[in-house]
Amino acid sequence: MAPGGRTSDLFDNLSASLPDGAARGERVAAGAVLLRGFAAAVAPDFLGELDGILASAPWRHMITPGGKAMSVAMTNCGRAGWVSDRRGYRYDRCDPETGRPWPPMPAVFAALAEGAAAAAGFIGFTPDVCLINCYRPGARMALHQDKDERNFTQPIVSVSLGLPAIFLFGGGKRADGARRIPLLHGDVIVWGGEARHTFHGIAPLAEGRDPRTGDCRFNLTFRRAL
Ligand code: MD3
Ligand code: FE
Repeated sequence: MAPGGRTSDLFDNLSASLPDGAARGERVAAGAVLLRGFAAAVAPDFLGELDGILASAPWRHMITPGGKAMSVAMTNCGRAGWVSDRRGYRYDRCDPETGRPWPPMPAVFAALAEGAAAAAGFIGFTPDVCLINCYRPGARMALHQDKDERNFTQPIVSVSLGLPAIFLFGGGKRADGARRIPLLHGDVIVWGGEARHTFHGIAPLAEGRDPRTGDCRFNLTFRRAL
């Protein structure tokens, strides 16, 4: 027990581990740390890099194993990418649309993900995949778990850009009620430990226009997949 307080007080406010003026860390659940605005300063660099990635790996609506097109458009960068088709979900070193390797992960992406993970206590996180999701109004992601990665001791770092969304944060079972957490431009969440296995999703995106991204919300998730 920490002197003069609950042990969890140490973790409720993580600002001590963040650089001056950076976002404050907020623990939204065991193992999940929300860093409001942590990526706001690098967002213009992210959007510039995204243009380059899309030039060689354009948006596509992947097909679920059940045969339906996902409402979220996706692409990847890094040593591998997450793909879905009739055969199932997996990580693949090549883009199935082009047969070529995914574009490399920009240094500014890797640095942000490593910094966010470190701020949440995951020192030495080195992502090898960045899955990039594009939501337009009406697009959603049903409650699911991320189970296709090889090593669950590694966290997932998510970065939100552009239009706001309602993140649905469920429990360990699909039927557990989901909390609704608004995610705004620049917000970063680090999902590790227990939170790594929780069901989560995104409510249908509301209409809107963002000065930086137009009618889109981008979500980048940094993963250690291989
Ligand atoms: C909690 N993406 O790509 S990011 C996904 O906003 C995905 O596009 C959502 O779920 C999005 O798989 C949510 C936040 C997120 C990502 C991975 C998690 C939360 C997570 C893995 C485990 C627990
Ligand atoms: Fe997910």
